[in-house]
Amino acid sequence: MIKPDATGKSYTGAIIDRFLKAGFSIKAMKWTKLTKEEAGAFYAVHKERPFYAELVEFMSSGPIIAAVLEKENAVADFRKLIGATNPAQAEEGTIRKDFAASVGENAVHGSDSDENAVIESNFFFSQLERF
Ligand code: FUP
Repeated sequence: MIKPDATGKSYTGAIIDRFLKAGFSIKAMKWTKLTKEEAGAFYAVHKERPFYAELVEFMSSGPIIAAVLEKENAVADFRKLIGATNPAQAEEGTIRKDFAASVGENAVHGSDSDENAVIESNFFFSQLERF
């Protein structure tokens, strides 16, 4: 996902360009906006965390880009490309280092396992929307 902070600052094109230049291919993509309920469901794993309410508020505050990206070793390589959750700790040249403002508003989301990538892809896309 490209998060509302990044879509709001018009970083969308630059961030998608990073995905493509890093060798990811786009299998599905959409511009959409999550309701609070949808954002809450997407991040349900964090329900008990102190930042959950703020996270849900932020993730439903503006449009996002949802995408399914394909590559060998995609989960690990994507997390390397986006950098640490907190941009202050992200390595030079990573997307979060260059486009994220804070740990909460950190520009992009990446699945943390192949299993969650399947769950999260199914959250946004039907089979008819994947090419
Ligand atoms: P990541 O996998 O890098 O997206 O990070 P996490 O799954 O740990 O966290 C998901 C989201 O929760 C982050 F993108 C932003 C938010 N978060 C906070 O707002 N504060 C924190 O201390 C940790 C996470």
